[in-house]
Amino acid sequence: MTLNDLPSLELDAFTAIEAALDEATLRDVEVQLLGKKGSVTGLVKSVAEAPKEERAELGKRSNLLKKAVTEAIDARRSHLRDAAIRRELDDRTFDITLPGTVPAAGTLHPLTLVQERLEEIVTAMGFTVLDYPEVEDEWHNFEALNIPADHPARDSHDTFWLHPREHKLLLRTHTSPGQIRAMKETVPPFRALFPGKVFRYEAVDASHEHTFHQIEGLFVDRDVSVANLIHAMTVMLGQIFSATVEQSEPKRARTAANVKVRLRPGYFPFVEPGFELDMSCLLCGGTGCKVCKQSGWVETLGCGLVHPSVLRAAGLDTAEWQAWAFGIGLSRIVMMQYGIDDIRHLMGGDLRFLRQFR
Ligand code: FA5
Repeated sequence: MTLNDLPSLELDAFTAIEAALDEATLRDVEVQLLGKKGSVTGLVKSVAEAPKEERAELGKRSNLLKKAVTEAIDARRSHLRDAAIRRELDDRTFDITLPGTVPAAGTLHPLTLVQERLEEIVTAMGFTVLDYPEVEDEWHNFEALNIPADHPARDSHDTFWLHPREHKLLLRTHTSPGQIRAMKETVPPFRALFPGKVFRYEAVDASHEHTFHQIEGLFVDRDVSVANLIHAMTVMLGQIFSATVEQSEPKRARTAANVKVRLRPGYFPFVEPGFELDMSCLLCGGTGCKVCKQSGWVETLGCGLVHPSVLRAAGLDTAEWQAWAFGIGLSRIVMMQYGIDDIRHLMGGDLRFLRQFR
């Protein structure tokens, strides 16, 4: 090709591009111009064989033409795409009277609802809500709480250990390690509450889960007493149940008046004296069912005066400071409140179950 051929080639190329009325035709034009055997490609290749005196000029102009053709094809393609979208929108008929899609609204989990209510009640009593890790070390979970390696109390805390075992890390078996952490990091006197998930490698049934929720409370002061502890427990449980009377169906069972509690001595190595508090089973009204194991009572919380060796492990001077603590089985409180007859529903993730708690 020579310089003389350029104007007609240029004219043909731009005419063909403008004449393409859809993307498929434009693709064919692109091949005819810029493909391996395309006319513009041929022009660029022919530069090497052009007469010497024309070569530089032909090289420059053929490269400029190639660039201009490429840009014209891109511009035409985006024009055709826009036009196609516009045409589709114009053709489509919208019925603006049709109802829209209602977005699915999430709901708070019943555990969250009760936890928030409990936090509200105890913060009004001067407690601060704290958060501690679910992965704990052996010292905080056991040793600092007076439960050495050979202690029989470890049997009731079947533990999920993390690998490698030498690191002595575990999934906390209760919220009580928070007692040590709170006492180490807070200047007494103080009142703290730490809710959270706990884990035990144990057989699952209607009232036992391997992953469940507890709420731990700790009260550190100069002069604390069992009477004070029992009073706080009674007020807390009374308020939590009176608060949900309106929400629970059937209302019959879950009223504050129907909640009976019984306190009995309980053994926990980290408190002395220790107590366990049971609640009358609101699912069966005390007559016996699978949740209360036919006893009419549900084990609800453990509590007591914090053992002096635990206070010492956390660095407190036992001549000056005393404390009481409680650990509530939040999952069981939720079951009693909403009449849930199997603990496995709570962490099962079934939306049909969860949507009931709007
Ligand atoms: C403890 O976990 C103690 N840390 C509680 C405590 C704190 C005592 C502070 C004294 C002072 P226990 O293992 O009993 O104790 O558990 C406390 C509550 O958690 C029980 O009363 C029960 O309501 C609940 N619970 C225990 N095991 C399970 C389980 N597998 N599934 C569901 N709830 C459980």
